[in-house]
Amino acid sequence: EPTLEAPPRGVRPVRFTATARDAGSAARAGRLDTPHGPVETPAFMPVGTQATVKGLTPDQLREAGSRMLLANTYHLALRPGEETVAALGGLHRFMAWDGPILTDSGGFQVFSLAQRAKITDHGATFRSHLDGRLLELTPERAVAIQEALGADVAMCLDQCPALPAEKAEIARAVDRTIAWAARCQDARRRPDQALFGIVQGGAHEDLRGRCAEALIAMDFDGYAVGGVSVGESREEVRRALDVSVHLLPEDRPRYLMGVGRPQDLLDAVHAGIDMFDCVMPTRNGRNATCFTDAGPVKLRNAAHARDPRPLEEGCDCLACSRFSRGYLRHLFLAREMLGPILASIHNLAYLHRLTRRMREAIRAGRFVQLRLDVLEALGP
Ligand code: PRF
Ligand code: ZN
Repeated sequence: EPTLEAPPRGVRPVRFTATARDAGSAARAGRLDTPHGPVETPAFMPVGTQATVKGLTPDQLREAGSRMLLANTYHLALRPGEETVAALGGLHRFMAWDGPILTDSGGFQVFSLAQRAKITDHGATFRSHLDGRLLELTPERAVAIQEALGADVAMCLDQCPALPAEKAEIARAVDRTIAWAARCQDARRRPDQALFGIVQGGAHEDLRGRCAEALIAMDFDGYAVGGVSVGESREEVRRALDVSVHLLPEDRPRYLMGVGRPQDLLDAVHAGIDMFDCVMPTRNGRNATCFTDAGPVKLRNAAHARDPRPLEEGCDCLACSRFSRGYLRHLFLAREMLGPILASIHNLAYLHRLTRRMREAIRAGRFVQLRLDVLEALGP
């Protein structure tokens, strides 16, 4: 049972300051101040689902440019359990990452991973994908787990309907997301943890508007755009952003969940987004697909067999500063674990460099041109 009082209103555990605005778009550069230090925005957060970004040490992450990580409530509540993480000093100490951490609330993972998920107004019941145990995730429980884990930023429990879905079904998910957000806000007990609301509503302007308006009235520390990039085209992602972002308050961070394609990052920052997370750089890296400014490079391709050049000229990451494409390809064909590690490091360094270029361009008033130049070089 909670013993602490709800945190006083007006004292924010995480504060956002916009430090520069682009003249030709909604892009802004800024800083997110958290209990574990500042993060410059736009910022990309690597995904550390199980309290580890697969294959990389905290030092390697920092060296690649990572400043804030994402971890998953769903996985950590199932294994090792949030009480075990708390007993081992909380998530930061547990994974030896002393920078900021955000935890996703678990709702999205329940639907993608759990077996026989059933959703009611009360919450979601499901069977663990690990051992079949019957579990329940309510808004109150999602907040309690995230408070036990101790991330700097927690996310509300939301309902992200699988697309394509009828508008009536998306509307019900919006109503539930709003009601759950209010319950999450009421369940908070930790004054040192921020809570972000999540806007759902698919591609429907009226539903996104209704959801954003209701969440804004609840005064969250930040706002996420959810339900995007669940298989739509780049055009559809842009449309969902266009109808969502302009409604959100200027003085709060805006986070686009689960998006990490370089083109989508450029579009989202153009629309006014500040934060991102995605498994793509690390998952693709483990599969030998690497981001470059000239588009994706598939390291298993025979064309790289005797290529002495780095993955990307001018990249200062560990993979590019020490190893050739030919060597990286060899590692993948020989199934050596250094291959996935180096490719993950490069892909993260690539996205962190892209966000840094966007920040610098916004400050210099040339973001619109940078976006067009990078999109052109990336190709279709
Ligand atoms: N909700 C939550 N987490 C998410 C999403 C969402 O809609 C997405 C959708 N792109 C990724 N991760 N809670
Ligand atoms: Zn590199």
